[in-house]
Amino acid sequence: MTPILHHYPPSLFSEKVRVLFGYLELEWKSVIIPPIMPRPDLVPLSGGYRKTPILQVGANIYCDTEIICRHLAKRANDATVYGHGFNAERVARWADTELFRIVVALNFRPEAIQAQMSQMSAAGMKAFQKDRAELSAGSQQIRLDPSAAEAQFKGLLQNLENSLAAKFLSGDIPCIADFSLYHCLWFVGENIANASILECWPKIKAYRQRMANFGHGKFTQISSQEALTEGKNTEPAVPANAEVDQSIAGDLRAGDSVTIAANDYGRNPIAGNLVSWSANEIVILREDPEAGAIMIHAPNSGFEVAARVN
Ligand SMILES: N[C@@H](CCC(=O)N[C@@H](CS)C(=O)NCC(=O)O)C(=O)O
Repeated sequence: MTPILHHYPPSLFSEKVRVLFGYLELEWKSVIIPPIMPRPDLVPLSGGYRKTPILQVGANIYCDTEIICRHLAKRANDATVYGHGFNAERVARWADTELFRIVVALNFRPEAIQAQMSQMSAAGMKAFQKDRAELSAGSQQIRLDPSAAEAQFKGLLQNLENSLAAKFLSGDIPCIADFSLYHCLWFVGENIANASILECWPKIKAYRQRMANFGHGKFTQISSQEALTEGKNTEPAVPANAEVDQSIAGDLRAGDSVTIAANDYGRNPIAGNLVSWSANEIVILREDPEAGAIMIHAPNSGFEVAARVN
């Protein structure tokens, strides 16, 4: 079954996955979703998870690029993207969290927003800001001051330029840390008010080009309705290695009624029954009135599981 990516063009986490599709030479289907809620055809599949992107494989839904990328590497029988083990995975996580905060602070300062969204109407802008305020509601993250972000980002670029000794971070083959670093650099490079910050670093420039050269692979565009129909008409596949690791899950058992939620921002809970919970992955099964049986996969890192009181 061909994987379907629900995404929108300027989404940086989506770019991480699009480039991975290109690198792994996997075919995929693309559904362009609105950059803000509501997403009526996606919610029956996602169970309320509201971040972008989301990967769909029939009635199996992967939330968060950490689990999406793991799934794609496995699907492509690739042993290299995750071949550098713990260190590369921690650098990827650092880029997806701390570096992400820095580049968002840069691209969301007033002059950068204006450059990026000059086509947007005043009403569109207001709706976007309201949506993103809802996204960060309840978040513990402290907003980063844009000038501090710029100083930190420039320091980081200096260090990166000085340490890039091979084609990619860990040698001549890219690993997961490259895809996470790259999407953050891509995001800054796409903003005309900020792109110049990246210009004076020749090694970083060549590195960005090498990553961009992977392209987005071969994909076809489909509608959100078609994707929903595919979810409805397919039975979810139970992961081959499904197990609830009691050393991680504590008192929770397979079949227990739970909610899972991202624990940073976009914390909308997804309700279902626990199928699997291991070091890297949480899987729950939910019954949706519109989409039927849907299996949700999320990473263990950055998500919380709570027993549901019925
Ligand atoms: N940890 C998440 C972060 C995803 C994320 O923050 N995506 C942004 C877009 S790049 C988002 O969800 N924005 C709000 C939205 O699209 O509704 C992941 O790795 O997938």
